[in-house]
Amino acid sequence: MSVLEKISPADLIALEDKHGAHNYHPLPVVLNRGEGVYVWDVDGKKYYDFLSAYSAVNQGHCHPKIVGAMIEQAQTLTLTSRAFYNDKLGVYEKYVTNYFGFDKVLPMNTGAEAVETALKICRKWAYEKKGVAEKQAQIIVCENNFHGRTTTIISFSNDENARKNFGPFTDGFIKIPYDDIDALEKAITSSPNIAGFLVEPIQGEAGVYVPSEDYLAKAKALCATNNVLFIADEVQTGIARTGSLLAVCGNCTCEKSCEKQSSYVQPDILILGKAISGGAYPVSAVLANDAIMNVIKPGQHGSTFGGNPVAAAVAMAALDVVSDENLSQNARKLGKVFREELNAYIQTSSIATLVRGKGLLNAIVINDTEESDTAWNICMRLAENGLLAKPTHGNIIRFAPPLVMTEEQLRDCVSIIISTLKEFEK
Ligand code: IF1
Repeated sequence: MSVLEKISPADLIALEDKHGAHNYHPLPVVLNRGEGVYVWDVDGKKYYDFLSAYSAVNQGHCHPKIVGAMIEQAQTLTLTSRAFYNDKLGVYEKYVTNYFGFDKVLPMNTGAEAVETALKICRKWAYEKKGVAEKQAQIIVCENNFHGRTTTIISFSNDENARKNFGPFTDGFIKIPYDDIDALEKAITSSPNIAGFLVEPIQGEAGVYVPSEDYLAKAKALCATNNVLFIADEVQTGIARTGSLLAVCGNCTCEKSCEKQSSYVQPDILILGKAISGGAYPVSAVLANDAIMNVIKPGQHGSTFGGNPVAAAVAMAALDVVSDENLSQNARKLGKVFREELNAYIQTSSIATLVRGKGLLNAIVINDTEESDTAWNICMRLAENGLLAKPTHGNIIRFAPPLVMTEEQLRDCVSIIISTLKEFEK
């Protein structure tokens, strides 16, 4: 195909439909370029990106520092496997463990892999350190969770669409309501076999549910009292998205070397993904201290690409950008502006009933049923008006722009969102 021959958006969509599995239902927008807070479609239309690839592009599309690090390493050494050492992994491991304050990291590639890794470490710790009887370990999870799409992870999901006809499922999980300390206490004291508590500090996919102020701290305290591991899935909420380096940092907008402010709830196992690479490359990580991580011995877990030199170089550049450009502080500041402006509109709106979120992870609830296509139609209209967003469930639209956005750009986006919502006023 000559470079002059351009495939139309419709034909590009048809190619995906014919040759690709139908495991997504994208908005009919065909993108071919990204830069900072903007993306462009194949017809040259410019959009604000208010999804950030599900909070993977926190540092903005194609950040020059991140892309530069990727290109340099890709031209030097891409993959050695872990059969040998290389000159990037140890440097990255020291960097990332210092950055988040843990003894060790187990590098993986996707968020789901990191969640699976955390579950395996937790179970192994329970048998070999806590003394739980073999194959009896139980891990507590929350209803309406989203931790990925593997068979074990959907085993403890309650999303029928994510589960139907994928069984049989993995045992060993106890589901409790989110943001319910009494339910956690009841479950955690129900058996000596409780190994861990896996939780999203904010439930993203469920619709951006921010728990009570003291929920995470109380949950961690209950875990500590009962010798149960507190496992924080920060794949979506981490890396400055919620106005702190981690959502478990609470109200701290710490720099790279955080002094562990009082609001910081240190997980026993921390799971990271998505924006740890700025969306440039699949990188995920599981961090823990030696007493937990050292249960893993050679040959007991791994991955071909886990911790590869390109991943190491990209992640260090991406995390540098977070601290160098004060993205936590910016997310905190702009998130307040976003919620203030949307709340002011909602007072007189008949189409939007609620805005909720933390930092630049927010959602609005549309005044229609979960089954209605109003939220979808609003997102289609937003796209026509130059802003990309997508509903999470039914009548909830998630808004998560790159954290490099300026206040002027954010206010421009707020006016696009409000003027679009007004078109749907009843
Ligand atoms: C899809 C959702 C968001 C995650 C948390 C682990 C993972 C995710 C808290 C797994 C991934 C992605 C997956 C993607 C859409 C997106 C998503 F809608 F599915 F739930 F962001 F909210 N923990 N979330 O949010 O990480 O394996 O994908 O790298 O599967 O449709 P992954």
